[in-house]
Amino acid sequence: MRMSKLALVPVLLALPLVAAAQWRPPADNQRCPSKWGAGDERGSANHMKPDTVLKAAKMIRTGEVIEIAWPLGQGMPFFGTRRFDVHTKRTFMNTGANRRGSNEELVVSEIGQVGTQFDGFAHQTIGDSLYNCFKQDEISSRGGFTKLGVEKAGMIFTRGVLIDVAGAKGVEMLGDTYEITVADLQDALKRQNVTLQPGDAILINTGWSKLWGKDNARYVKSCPGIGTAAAEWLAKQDPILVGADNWPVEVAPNPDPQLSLPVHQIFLAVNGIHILENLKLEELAGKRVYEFAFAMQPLKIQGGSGSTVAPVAIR
Ligand code: UVW
Repeated sequence: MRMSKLALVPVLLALPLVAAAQWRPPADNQRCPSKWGAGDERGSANHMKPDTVLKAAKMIRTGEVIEIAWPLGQGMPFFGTRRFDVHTKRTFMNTGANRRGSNEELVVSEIGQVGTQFDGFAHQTIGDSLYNCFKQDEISSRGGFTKLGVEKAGMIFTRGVLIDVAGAKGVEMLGDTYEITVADLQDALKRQNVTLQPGDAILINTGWSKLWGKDNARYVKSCPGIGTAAAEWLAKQDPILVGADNWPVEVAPNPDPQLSLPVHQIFLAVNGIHILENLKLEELAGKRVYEFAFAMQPLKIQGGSGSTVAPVAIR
């Protein structure tokens, strides 16, 4: 039977989707030791060198600081049973003629994994194996992980690049389960006239943050984001981190019903690349700031799986 060229189009279009849907985690011997060396615990954070700082400083021309983190509060969307409760301890009146009163608070929270958050390598496994094939049982303790703790990541000050996929597509927000493809990333970069460089902090704007604090149920139910093919392409660009204005950076649920958040594994466990979730990118995208100096210091939670953070873009 002869098929017209037109009839082949849907078949050809479907091919990359089939390939992307077949991602499965590589075996330990295919991904370890990490390119940063056996026993390495810092992964992509090894990009931080004096030269990285000097290069990033050159991106600063006006001194404008744009905050890209959400305030931590009870109105945030939460993934699963995570929480952030503030119990104000007020007011202790000190002795002394100056009547000095003291206020403070007790915060009950999963502080490493709420709000705008940086994922460390202890956060995700492939079976019982983590980044650089550290084994879960060998590094777990009741007081945090003895290896791969988020305190190892350190200060990040590097060139930041915003990839505005929603903007490139001319929409305020991508669809609820839209999978960002390699072509989407490349099209947006071309439109912005920006080229990625090793060591970049790559931030992806999906527009999803418009729901933050307004429709939290929809925000966490699903989200647009990168799929496995786009994640593997990004990993090849050798970034220091990949972030987005959604809760898992990646599309959720994954279009392959057999997979649970595979991009977490691709970045954290397979490639040793940190991820940054729940960013607030509206201002950056609105002002078309595509290149900037990116600054962030994760909390030094010893043995922690991640850290709530407050990164900024400076231009
Ligand atoms: C998961 O563990 C899925 O959470 P997060 O998206 O916050 O990394």
